[in-house]
Amino acid sequence: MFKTKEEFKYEFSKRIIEAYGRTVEESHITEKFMVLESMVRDYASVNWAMTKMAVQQKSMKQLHYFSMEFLIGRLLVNNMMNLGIYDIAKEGLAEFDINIHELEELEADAGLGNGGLGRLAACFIDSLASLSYPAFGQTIRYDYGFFKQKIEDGYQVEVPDQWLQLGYKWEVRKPKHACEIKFWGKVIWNDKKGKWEHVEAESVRAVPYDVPVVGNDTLITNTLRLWKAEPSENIPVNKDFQQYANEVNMICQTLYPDDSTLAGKILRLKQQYFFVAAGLNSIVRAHLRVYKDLSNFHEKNVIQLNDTHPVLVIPELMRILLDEYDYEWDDAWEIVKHSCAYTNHTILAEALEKWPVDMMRDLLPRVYQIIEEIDRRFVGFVKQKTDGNEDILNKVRIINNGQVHMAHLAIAGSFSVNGVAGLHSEILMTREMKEFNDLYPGKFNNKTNGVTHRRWLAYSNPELTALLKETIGDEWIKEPDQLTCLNKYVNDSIVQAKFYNVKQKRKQVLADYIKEHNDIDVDVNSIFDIQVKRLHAYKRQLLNVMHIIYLYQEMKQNPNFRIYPRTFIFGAKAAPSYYFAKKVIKLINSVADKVNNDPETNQFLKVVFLENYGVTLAEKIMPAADVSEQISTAGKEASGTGNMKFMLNGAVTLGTLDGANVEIAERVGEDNVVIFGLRDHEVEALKASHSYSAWNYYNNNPKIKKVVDSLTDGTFHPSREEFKIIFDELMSKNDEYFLLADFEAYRQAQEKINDLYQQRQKWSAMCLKNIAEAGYFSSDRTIEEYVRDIWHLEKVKH
Ligand code: 4GP
Repeated sequence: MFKTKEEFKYEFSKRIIEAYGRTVEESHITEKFMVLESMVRDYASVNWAMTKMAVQQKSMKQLHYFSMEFLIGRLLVNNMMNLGIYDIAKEGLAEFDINIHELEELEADAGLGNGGLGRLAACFIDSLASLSYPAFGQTIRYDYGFFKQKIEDGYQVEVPDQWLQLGYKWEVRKPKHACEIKFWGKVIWNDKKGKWEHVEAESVRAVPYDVPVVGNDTLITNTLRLWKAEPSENIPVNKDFQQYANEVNMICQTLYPDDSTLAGKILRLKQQYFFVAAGLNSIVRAHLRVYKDLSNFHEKNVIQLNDTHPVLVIPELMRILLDEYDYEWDDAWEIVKHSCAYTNHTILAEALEKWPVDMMRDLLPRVYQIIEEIDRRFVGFVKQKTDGNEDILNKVRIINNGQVHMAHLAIAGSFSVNGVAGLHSEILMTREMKEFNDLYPGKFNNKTNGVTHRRWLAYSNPELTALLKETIGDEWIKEPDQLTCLNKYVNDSIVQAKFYNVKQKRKQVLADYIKEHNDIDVDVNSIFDIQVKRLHAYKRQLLNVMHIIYLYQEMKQNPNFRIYPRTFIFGAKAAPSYYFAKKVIKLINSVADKVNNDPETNQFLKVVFLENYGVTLAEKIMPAADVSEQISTAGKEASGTGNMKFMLNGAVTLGTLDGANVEIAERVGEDNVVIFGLRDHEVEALKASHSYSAWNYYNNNPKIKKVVDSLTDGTFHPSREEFKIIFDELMSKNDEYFLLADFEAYRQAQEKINDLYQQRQKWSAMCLKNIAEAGYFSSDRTIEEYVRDIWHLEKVKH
């Protein structure tokens, strides 16, 4: 392996010649990129192999993180930095006249996820490797990512995300670890063997592709395993090959296929079982290479279920133990229960998965049969615990009203259930899952989310990183808590001024991007006020737009009303079938069109919608923010992690007391955040009393009335029908997310931001305080808590 710039150059040119038969100078930029990628992967392979050996030799317990999503973003520079070879490579390439950043730009974000839960999984595997814990990620190798968002005439248009176009050099296909997964067919009792058998099933081959997960400044490299479905050699007898092959190829085609049809639902369930069964198969086989049986499986393996998508791990592991290794039910159940832990990421009813019994019975007959038995025994347990209380039983049953409740199965079959921020976990325990918490005292716990400060600060904000190193040294990279050393400098005017300069620089980078992509000129001296996250009614992007409309109307009407210049920036994908969310995107763009082109106001107010928000774009956005909009209806956002990334980059949170905002506010103190709006208990009380009336707010607050009326009076669109659905959500459907109730408080909070920002020293002090307290929100802290309370892993040494 290369150790010097010269060795790097030698190896690089040798590989280009070997792969493409030409010199570095003659090669195409994509060829240079692919060679560099494979060099870095091979470099990582040494640690990769050593890690596997060390874990095996010491028979260490391993974590298996099962998740439908791993939003890992680009790996090239991140991996080079983690391996400590970035500077050598950068300088070596420069001597070939190659700018490493141009190569970096060629890497597509891996299309392996969509939102918060997927990005969290990516932060977790980074922290696990960097803290030297042995861990595997298990997921699906999607041919296409979620979708690539284009904005056409203000509307979201979805185009396929062809992230594999240039190949994916990080992955290594491992056909020797392939296995067969069975769908359909039926279950029969085999009297001779004395057990159930799944017959006439359709087989699908699952082939793993392994991606190295490179730790920072450690010799540990873990694995992210992506499963791909391929036709099996055992072709079903009742189908022609083409039809069968098409069906198999569909399994890994896209993330979250549209589930509004039965076929879409079946496909989703198929995906879930596919990767769960394949992942478990490989874990069990690896275990049996070392141990004679599975009795100590739970001592050597812990499986974290990232939300309900992988919950079929529970019945599938039961199936393996019962059918393949002849365990008795009770023994098998003990092993399963002690192996699995479940993380809940949302209380939104539509996200708590339920599958129709008929569908599951057809697709996964043996697994369903096992779930029935789990349910039967669970019912017995609940009855005994509650003296036969039917109400409680109804709330907690796993199979109820013809549906399998995956969250219920997850709780029954695991030893730990956690929420992802203090408030969220409390809501689970005292409200949403109260009955379960009573049934299983001690099983529920909280693990407040975190983000990797390596990617979200050290890598994506080199300017701020340099300032921090100069001010407090670089210990915080290893120990993010050390960021608190910055507390000493919060009121230091020199550090404040330097911070301000860093922020301006990063705002310029984003401004250039906006100019290039949106052709909008934005003023870097304006306040960059940013809301980036999935588009959802509960996240209330609409409240933000309503406030922008209010500012615009007020400035138009009153020449004395002027604000400190503000640039409102949005980035958000809406689920393709989520009509309301797509209309909000259109509204943002329509408002942007109007206000950006109004010469009377556009030196004060600009609105920008950034297309195709994702990890790589976020790396540009986070460092440039002054204000972090975290304005969900209290009680709805489980945690949020964008809030942490903004904070880490010195933005001030403007938020409700929801999710991790609560903990952010606690840490930085009320002077260093701007909090507004209804609290969770107030929202609950309003709901319970049935007294909330959107019309009251509309009729009593002329500002609100004017804003709401503008949705349908032709101000932002010639057709009055265009935003009618938004009007209806607010008024006819009585504003489920309490936007009107919070509008006035939000408006005042925004006024406060307007004033605070103009006190430059005070504002900089607030930003520095946020950075100083952000160490707690490193995923390293979160991972140490999971290790201490749930996983009980040892660090790998080799
Ligand atoms: C998200 C939650 O909405 C977000 O609050 C949280 O920070 C994140 O998980 C990680 O825990 N949920 C999802 C989802 O992404 O698909 O339910």
